[in-house]
Amino acid sequence: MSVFLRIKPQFPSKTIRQSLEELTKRNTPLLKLEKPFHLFIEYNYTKELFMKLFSIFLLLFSLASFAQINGDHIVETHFRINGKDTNHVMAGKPTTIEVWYTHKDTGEVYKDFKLMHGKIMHMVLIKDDMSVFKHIHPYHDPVTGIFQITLNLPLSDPDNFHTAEALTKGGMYMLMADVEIQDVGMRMGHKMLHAMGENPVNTILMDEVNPDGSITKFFTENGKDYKINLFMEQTAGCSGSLVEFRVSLFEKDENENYIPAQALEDWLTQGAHAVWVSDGLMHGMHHMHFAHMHSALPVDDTEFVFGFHDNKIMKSGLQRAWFQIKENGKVLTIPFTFDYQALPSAQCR
Ligand SMILES: [Cu+2]
Repeated sequence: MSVFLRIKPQFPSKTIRQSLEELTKRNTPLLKLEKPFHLFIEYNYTKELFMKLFSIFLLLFSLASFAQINGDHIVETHFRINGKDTNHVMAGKPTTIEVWYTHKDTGEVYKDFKLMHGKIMHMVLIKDDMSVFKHIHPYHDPVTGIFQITLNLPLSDPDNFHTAEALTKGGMYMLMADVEIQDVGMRMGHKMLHAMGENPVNTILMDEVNPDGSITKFFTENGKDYKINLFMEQTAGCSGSLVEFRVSLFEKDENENYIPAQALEDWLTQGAHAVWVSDGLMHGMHHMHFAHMHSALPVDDTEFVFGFHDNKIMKSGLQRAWFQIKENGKVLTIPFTFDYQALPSAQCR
């Protein structure tokens, strides 16, 4: 059973195309739990089409969410910290995280996982004050079915450059593990960690906004001077809105001019990765204000485009998003802090 999404000949918007691609890539296996269906879209280049595509996008999204909830009914996620069932860790000390999944009724451990963006597990660690973001990839033991990674220890694995100093400050952290279980679907497990240790107060300040609403930041990394622009746009739909982030990365050349970054490359099969959270991320274990987005590499311009369908997922107010872009062989992680006000849904029949 599968879902076919055929769209032709061309899209009015890069975003919609990407959102659909993203959706089919990420969620198609979930949809297998539902009735199979074929979807063919032919169209003329009109605004109506945009709304049509948008509602299809929303439909797929809600089906996928439904399927995910079904998966949640039969799968149990287990975490073990330093070999124990605990939430307590010591900041700065090596901390081993283990994760595994069992069938709720049979207790059987799931051992078959599908690759998702080049890895079978993606793990994100975010401090509750949004001052820390780490994106790492635990290792899977196919014999036991257990995923494992040790934080606060350096690894030579270039996809795990964040483990070395993952948890250095005291405070509350949310750990999120994303997998796709073979024949079951996607599963995101969470674990709250309480790190003992010094916890200096970190006030996250809003980035300065340009007159056109965009945000520009300058930073130096790996000996290179960079400039990055972020532009956010919202389109109201029948349920929630489509939020689009457009990001452009520039580097300083020998004449001190900023030119488009010259050595962009895919990281983990995607042009760029992004995680977006609202302030108060951890208020409630089951309603996290959390979004995970991807973009292809810029094609004929400088823009990475990230799309997210927000239907009461994000919370209005202070936000932070981290964009991860591989440039010149190194992954850059760039945070943006901004205001977001969720749009009321458009009036639809
Ligand atoms: Cu990842």
